[in-house]
Amino acid sequence: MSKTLVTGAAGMVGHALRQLNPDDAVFTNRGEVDLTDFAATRAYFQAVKPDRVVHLAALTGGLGSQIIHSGEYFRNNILINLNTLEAARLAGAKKLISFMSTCVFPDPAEYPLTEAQLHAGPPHPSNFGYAYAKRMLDVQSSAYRKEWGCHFIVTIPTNIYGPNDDFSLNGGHVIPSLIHRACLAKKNGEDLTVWGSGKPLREFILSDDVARLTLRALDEYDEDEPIIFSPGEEISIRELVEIVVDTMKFPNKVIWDTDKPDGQFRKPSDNSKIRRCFPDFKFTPLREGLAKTVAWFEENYPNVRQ
Ligand code: GFB
Repeated sequence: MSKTLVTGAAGMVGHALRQLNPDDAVFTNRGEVDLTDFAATRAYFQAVKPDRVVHLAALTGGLGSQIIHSGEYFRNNILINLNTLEAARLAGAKKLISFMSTCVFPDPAEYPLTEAQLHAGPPHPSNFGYAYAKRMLDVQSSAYRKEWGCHFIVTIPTNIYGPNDDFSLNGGHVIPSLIHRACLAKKNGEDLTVWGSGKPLREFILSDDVARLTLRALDEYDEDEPIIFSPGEEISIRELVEIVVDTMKFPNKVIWDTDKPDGQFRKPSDNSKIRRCFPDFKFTPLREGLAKTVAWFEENYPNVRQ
């Protein structure tokens, strides 16, 4: 039986992976090993000796936080990735899967985004520190494959949401922040303030779907080029807000705060590789995924990450 180590397991995809009960899996998080510290990371990997690694650990955050802390996002993610991939190689891991995000693509780019365009221009200025650090996952994996024959693969999920997300009111991503703010506004009889114009378009993928695809890719995908994880359906932030409000039965008004940033206008991705590699895979419809996320939040509030 092969042993799989999951880094960043306390996050939303880590929780979703746990539910799938992978054989002989070891789940770790930052309380156990500091992946920005190479000596500690190396010692940890030598002790666990994983055959396979799901590398989820990262410093992540929504648009608001990315704009303010570009240096922190760059430094932490570079160190985490550099150390983790090197420690995995030294410990003899046979396969490793790591995660970027569609926000690391060039802006502007040709739409839909394809894996081949990853390094074709600078990323959007709102998250360039994070984006450049994440792009290096692809460079490092590719260089290791070339020199040492490492089977290190890279995925590019579109915006992920789901239970166990970070529900911070301001630093989080749009779906968890909105759910949390709508819950408070409902309780206090207030209107719901939403950032930006509502015009930007996004694609969303449920954390459960990312977890299922991760295990499939670990078993079945082994190409140098990254693979995009996306249902391939865009929705405007305005339509998204309507579904959230409807799901939560939010009774008051929605106010659009156009002083807040819109971020990238759109980043539609080409999911033809996933459809070719896993033709039987069924994505969870957004309404269903949002209903599950809202139900989880309402059941667990206030004991949620924020
Ligand atoms: O989720 P979000 O920060 O992701 O924002 P990005 C998506 C859109 O939702 C933007 C709007 O157009 C925001 O203006 N929005 C509306 C809100 N209300 C809110 C709110 O309360 N909070 C937030 N955060 N947005 C991030 C990147 O960009 O996507 C990261 O900055 C990361 O690097 C992540 O990759 C997946 O798609 O704009």
